[in-house]
Formats: sequence, C-alpha cells, structure tokens
Amino acid sequence: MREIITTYCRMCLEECCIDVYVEDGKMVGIKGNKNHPWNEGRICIKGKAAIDWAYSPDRIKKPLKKTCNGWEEISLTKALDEIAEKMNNLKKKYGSKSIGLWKGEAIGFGQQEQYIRRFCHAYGTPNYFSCDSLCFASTYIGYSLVEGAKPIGDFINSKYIIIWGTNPIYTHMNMAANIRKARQNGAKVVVIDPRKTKTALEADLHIKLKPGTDGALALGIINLIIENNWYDKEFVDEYTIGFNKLKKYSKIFNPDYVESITGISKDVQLTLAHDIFYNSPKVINHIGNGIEHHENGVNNIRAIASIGAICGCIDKPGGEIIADGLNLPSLTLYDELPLKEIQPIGKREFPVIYKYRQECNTMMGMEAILKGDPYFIKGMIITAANPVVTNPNSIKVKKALESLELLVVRDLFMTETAKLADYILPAASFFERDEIVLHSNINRVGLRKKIFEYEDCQDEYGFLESLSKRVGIKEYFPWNSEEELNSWLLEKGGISYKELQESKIGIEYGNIKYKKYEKKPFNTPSGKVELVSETLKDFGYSELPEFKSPSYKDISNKDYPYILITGARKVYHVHSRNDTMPIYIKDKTCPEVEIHPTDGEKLGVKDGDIVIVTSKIGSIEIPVRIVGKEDILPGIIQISHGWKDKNVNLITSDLLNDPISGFSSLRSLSVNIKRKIE
Ligand SMILES: Nc1nc2c(c(=O)[nH]1)N[C@H]1C(S)=C(S)[C@@H](COP(=O)(O)OP(=O)(O)OC[C@H]3O[C@@H](n4cnc5c(=O)[nH]c(N)nc54)[C@H](O)[C@@H]3O)O[C@H]1N2
Ligand SMILES: Nc1nc2c(c(=O)[nH]1)N[C@H]1C(S)=C(S)[C@@H](COP(=O)(O)OP(=O)(O)OC[C@H]3O[C@@H](n4cnc5c(=O)[nH]c(N)nc54)[C@H](O)[C@@H]3O)O[C@H]1N2
Ligand code: SF4
Ligand SMILES: [Mo]
Repeated sequence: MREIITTYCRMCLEECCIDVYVEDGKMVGIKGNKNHPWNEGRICIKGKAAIDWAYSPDRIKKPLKKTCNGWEEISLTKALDEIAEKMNNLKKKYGSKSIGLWKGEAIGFGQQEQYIRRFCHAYGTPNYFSCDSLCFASTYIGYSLVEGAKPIGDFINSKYIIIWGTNPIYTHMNMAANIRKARQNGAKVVVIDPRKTKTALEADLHIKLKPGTDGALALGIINLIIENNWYDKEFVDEYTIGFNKLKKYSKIFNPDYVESITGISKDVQLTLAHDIFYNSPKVINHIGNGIEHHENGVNNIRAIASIGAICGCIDKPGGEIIADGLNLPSLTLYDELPLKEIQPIGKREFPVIYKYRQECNTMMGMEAILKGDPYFIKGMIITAANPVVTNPNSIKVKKALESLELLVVRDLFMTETAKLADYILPAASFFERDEIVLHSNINRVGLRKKIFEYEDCQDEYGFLESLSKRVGIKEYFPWNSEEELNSWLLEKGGISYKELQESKIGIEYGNIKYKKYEKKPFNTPSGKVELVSETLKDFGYSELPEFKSPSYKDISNKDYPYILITGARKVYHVHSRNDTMPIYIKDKTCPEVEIHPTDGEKLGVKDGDIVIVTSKIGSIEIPVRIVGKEDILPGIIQISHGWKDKNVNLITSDLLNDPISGFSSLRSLSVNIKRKIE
C-alpha cells in the first residue's frame, strides 16, 4: 500500500510541514508540503536526509545496561524496573531533590518539555534542566523584562529589518524566506555581525561590530533617536515607564564613545538611527543566539528591545508583534505542587531566570554534582541532549556525569553522553510520536503523526508514564498514550482533535491582532513597557540596561589576545547531531577554525594547517580555514560547536556567565592561537 502522510519535520526547530511517502509501512520519500503557509514547499538538506537518519543502522533499538563486561542488552521492563528502584534508593538516601531531569534541543520547547517539568514536580524535585541554559531564555527574559513577552517580527510587512547576531538563512529557513520577500517589496535589511554570513551577504548593509558590544551600539542609537526627537512621543508618554532615566543614561553613549567600543563609525550609527526613525513603526530589531552568549547578554538585549519600544514599533503591522498564542492547558505542576521549600539548582545564582522560566542552570548543575553546592545531585535522566559535547567546559561535564550514582540517557544513538550512562534507553524519533505542533508566528496548530514504531523505542510521554507507575506518581500521568493526551489538551484549548487530525496541514486558530496594548496592559509589573526595571532592581541588579564591556578587554587577558566566537551554525548540521547524520551530510564539512587572512599571515599558516587554540580552560588542535578578508574581523576567530572530536567546548568556560541569565560567554572568549609545530 502506498500513502502520503503529511506531518512535520523536527530535524531542527523550524518544524517544516512535510509529505512523507510510505509504502507498506516503510518511509520511502520526503518532500516539503506546498500548501502549508509556513514553509510553502521548502525542505532543507537535513529534512531530506531525515528518513536515512531515522532508519540508520547505528540506531540503538534495545535498552542497554553498563556492566563490568561492557554494554548488555536488557528488556525494557527490566531496565525501567531497575531505574525506578535506583531512583527510589537515591530518594531514600538523599531526598528526591537529588535527582535531576535534563531535556535537550531535539525534542523542542513545547509539550515534551512540559511532560518533564511535570514529572519533576510530581516526583518531588525542582531540578528541571535543559538546553535553555544556553538557548533563547536570555532573549525571552530580556524582552519580557521590557515588554512582558518576546515579540515576533512581522517580516513580510516590514520596511526596515535589523538582524542582530543571527544567520537565519542557515538557521531559520522560513523566516529567511519572509525576510527575502520583504526585501523584494522594498524593505531594507541590515545585518549586525562580526562575520560576513550568508544573511549578511544578501543584506543592504553589513555592520561588523566587535563581539559582545551590541548593547553599546543600541544605547548609542537610542541616544541619537532621543537627541533628534525621532522617537514616538505619544507611545512613550502613554505606554512606557523610565524614559527619562534611559534618556539620561544613554547620553553617555555619544557617537565617539560608541565607536571606540564597537568599532562602528559615527556615520553608520547615524544612518541606523535615522532609518529606524524614518521607517517606524514598520521596523524590526530581530536578535539571535549571537547576542545571548555574552556576559552582558540580557542587558544588551534589553537595550535592543528598547529601540523598538521608544519608536512605537510594538504590536503594529511590519513591526514586532506580541503573539496571542494558543491557550492550551499547562501540564506543569508549579501551582499544584510548588515545592517551595526546596532550592532549585541555579536559582540562588540566577534568580531572575528562575522567576521567569522555572529553569535550573546546567552549569550550576555540574557544580552541584561535583561539589554538593548547595546540595548533591546524585541521579540524572537526560533525554534528547548531548551535554558532554554541547555544554561548556566538556571535561568538567564529563567528570560530573561520570560521578553520578545513576545516569540514564535516552537517545537514538550512542553519543558521548550516552557512553557515560548506566542505562541507555532507545528513544523514538519525531517520526515515531504524535505531538502538537505550534507555529505561533502565524497562529497555526498542526499534528505531528506517528508513522512507524520500533518496539522498545518509547516516546517521551510513554517513557515518563511507564516510569511514573514504578516510582509512585502514576496519578499525574493518567493518559494512556500521547495521542490521548493530545486530544485532551486540544479539546481544553477549544480545538477539535478530530478536525485537526482530518486537516492535513493543521488549522489557523485566530487572526493576528495589532495594538492589543490599547485594551490590555503589557504583561509587566507596571502594565507598561519598562525601560527601567524595578524587578531587576529588587533582585540587586541595575534597573537600567547598563552596558558592560566584555572581559576580553581586561588587561589580565593579555596572554589570550584573540576573541573566539563559537557555535556559528552550518546548514548541514544541528549541534552535536553532526556525528549521527547520514554520511553524505557528514562529509560536507569538518571542524575547523575560521581566521582572517592577516591573522593567518601573522601565524604563518595556510588552509588545513593544524593550530592549537588555547583558553584559560584548555586547548584543542584544529585545522585552519583562512576566510576572505571581508568575512571576519581581524583578531576574531570562529569555531562551530557540536563535534565530538575537536570539540570547541573543551575550551569554553562554564563559569564566565551573564549575571542575570546565567548564560555562558560562548561568543566572546579570550583565547590564544598558535601554529602546531610537527
Ligand atoms: N560552544 C557552543 N556550545 C553550544 C552552543 C553554541 O553556540 N556554542 N549552542 C547551544 C545551544 S543554542 C543549544 S540549543 C545546545 C543544544 O545542545 P543539545 O540540547 O545537547 O542538542 P544536540 O547536540 O542536538 O543533542 C540532541 C540529542 O538528541 C538526540 N535526539 C534526536 N532526536 C531525538 C528525539 O526525538 N528524542 C530523543 N530522546 N533524542 C533525540 C540526538 O541524537 C542528540 O544526541 O547547544 C548549545 N551549545
Ligand atoms: N542548521 C542549523 N540550524 C539551527 C541550529 C543548528 O544547529 N543548525 N540550531 C538551532 C538553535 S537551537 C538555535 S539557538 C539557532 C541559532 O541560530 P542563530 O542565532 O542564527 O545562530 P548562529 O548561526 O550562530 O548565528 C549567530 C551569529 O551571531 C554572530 N555573533 C557572534 N557574536 C556576536 C555579537 O557579539 N554580536 C553580534 N551582533 N553578532 C554576533 C555570529 O558570527 C553568527 O553569525 O539555530 C537553530 N537552527
Ligand atoms: S529547516 Fe530543514 S531540518 Fe529544519 S524543520 Fe525544515 S526541513 Fe527540517
Ligand atoms: Mo539553541
């Protein structure tokens, strides 16, 4: 039998709608779905490779237990029984808080995340960890502190799009398509990035600023906009607080001072400020991971968010829209079982992120495991993550995970993290689970469909439900399958499950509404846009979006004269999943350090030569790629993350953090680079 099943790709977070061709139950082909308004038929190379990936002969299909004779296959029932027994023992010995659960990027940020949060609180531990210790949460709180939510750019209708520290052509294919459409309709696109990315190459203007200095540029723009009376006075008066304080503070950021910090000329600063004014409110300041991974990340983000705020670009066509979202019930148990008496790991150091995200900090998690500070974590269940490669300071991560009394890893493949586990449980891929897919930027909801299954490869819900029975919390997992749960969630959210199942490409759940603030206050304590934040002040931080220079400027770093950016994405790869991708993708690129030709000359190296890159944390040997002289600023080097060999996180620091979000400074690290003498 031949059929086409319309579902959603989850090889990356774009969640493109795809048509999967199935013959006698076997997937044989894959295409982008042409009717879905999100990806309009687009599919990238990773999506095309998804079938080979899911059917890979390297997949783990049976539970594995580590024994003194190596890995032994055991039955799923036995594995779950033993894990539950060990969890119960740890609970008796050290309390339930000694167990943490960790969710990675591969299963996303929606319902899968909520199941794990639910399990944690039902079990009695507040220790929910995730990739969000390094991803998006900084952006989320930066914007939430200012305007109560993270807005979404209305790219298609925009006239002026400033892209700060992101490369959507590689990382957000469909957003990039919308930006291209806007440009065809006459919008100007500006990219701010120390490197000439593909997105920068296509832009009208590329501004190469020094890493970690975006906040200074944003404050300089704010200063020029205010001095020239280019802001939206009505919006500022009616809907913001703290304008005069911001005005006074931003005065420090005069064009000369900003140029000295950022390397951006006065003319360019003025062009930016003027063009923002001229095109407002159809202006979007869109930011990415490149702004988050710095010591002053959140405040830099607040400063950028404030530009749109003072120019009245919030919630207007072509500007930054605060999406309504679909009102599905939350599966977390923060209200029912708040566990107030237990300190979540990382809350002491980073209370604001905990307040806004209920997110423990993975870097502090390693401290807790190794030092027992504030108490010991003794057991960890990790799913869809590979922190030995993706978290900073890999040697420490490895040491910490190895020292646990119980480590369970759920993955499809034998990753570096899985190798450390006591038990590896085979996980279902996205082709093997039913789940709700939300595209909140276009108000659409759809269903990912289970196309096939391997007997022991449980989906996330199935795993947690079967563990819940064994550890005495089954009452919190009453649904018998993910399908049953989806139906419950959707019906509660006012969407018919049946209708959604029948509609191939999902349904729209409402129109985009503008200027909602006229009827409903902003979701901030004052109900207004907060250009200064009482919340931050109450926690002992500055109320202003203060700029602080990155520590690579410190004199103590003189032995590390280069600035390392890590993690710039490649089209072919997603984080550490490089190593498990089908071979024809894997072979396209390899780990390498990108350097400017002048630096290449200074070091006496050519393409392919091996160099040693050293930070205060460690060193790696890696081949060089000399890029074009316009492609990166001299003195700045770039290494993408995710490779098990030549892993850049062997030299990144876990304790050089943004004091508000706890994010590690992965994009402005002081390093040295030397040619390897054979
Ligand atoms: N130096 C540096 N480090 C970084 C970054 C950086 O820019 N620089 N970026 C950071 C960011 S933003 C992120 S999001 C993190 C990501 O880091 P992680 O969350 O660790 O993500 P992955 O490396 O993709 O690991 C995902 C794992 O899930 C497995 N997997 C795939 N599909 C499924 C599934 O359906 N179920 C289950 N259970 N497993 C599955 C994959 O095989 C893979 O081993 O990396 C961070 N690390
Ligand atoms: N193909 C692919 N797509 C992905 C992923 C993947 O691994 N592969 N990962 C997904 C995930 S989880 C994430 S978080 C996103 C990340 O998506 P993006 O945010 O687009 O991440 P990058 O490709 O690293 O682009 C960040 C850019 O910021 C620049 N940059 C570095 N430091 C600074 C700075 O201080 N200021 C400025 N202005 N720019 C700076 C870098 O040079 C880089 O070009 O991608 C998602 N999409
Ligand atoms: S961009 Fe590519 S990998 Fe990501 S969801 Fe779309 S098709 Fe899949
Ligand atoms: Mo991420």
